[in-house]
Amino acid sequence: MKIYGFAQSRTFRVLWMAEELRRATGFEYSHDSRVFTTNEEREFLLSMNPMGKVPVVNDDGFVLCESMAINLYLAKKHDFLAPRTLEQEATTWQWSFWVMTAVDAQLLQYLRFKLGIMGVQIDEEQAANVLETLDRPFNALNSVLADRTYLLGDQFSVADLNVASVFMWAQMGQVPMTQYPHLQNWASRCLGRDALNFARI
Ligand SMILES: N[C@@H](CCC(=O)N[C@@H](CS)C(=O)NCC(=O)O)C(=O)O
Repeated sequence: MKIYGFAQSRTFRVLWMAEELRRATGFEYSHDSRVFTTNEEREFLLSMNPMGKVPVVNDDGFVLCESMAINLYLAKKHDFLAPRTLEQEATTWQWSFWVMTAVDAQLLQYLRFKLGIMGVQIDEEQAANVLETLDRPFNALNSVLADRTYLLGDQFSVADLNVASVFMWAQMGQVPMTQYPHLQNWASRCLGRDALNFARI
């Protein structure tokens, strides 16, 4: 499988999953880390993803985009970090959709203001305002994690990988997490995994 997208983008979510899979099963993947800036490169990217965004993967001719969908596909295809029951699978979808709608764009917006990236000036007040809107989803996840080690129970799964891969931005932006202790502990467990640290580089 070939993974397109620079590692500092949302592509790292897929690189993390692919690296977990490689370590566990010998799965082979390659990484095209181009930024797709020339007209020719943009056209190539658009031919795979009409949104012109990364990550995109080409798995033996099957082209797929959207970081969460790619990881869910890989989990199911290789029966790896995969949910064991229909209910667990539905719960995995639930958390993957949840993190993309309730947290992904909001956390990125926070990072823009906090770190002054992507053409935005550092603005601590705006960063704090965005953070306030994240209190509700952070509390929600914190309460769910109060009685379990991982989202589906005792085992790390693609549900954790998908959600934690978005929470990596909270770690990068040094979001204070002490008021969400269960979330903080879970995030440390997930984000401390060796495969992620390899994929990050
Ligand atoms: N929902 C998509 C978002 C993909 C996305 O926004 N990718 C960014 C990089 S992190 C991108 O390619 N931006 C280039 C552009 O918007 O032209 C996913 O999770 O894969």
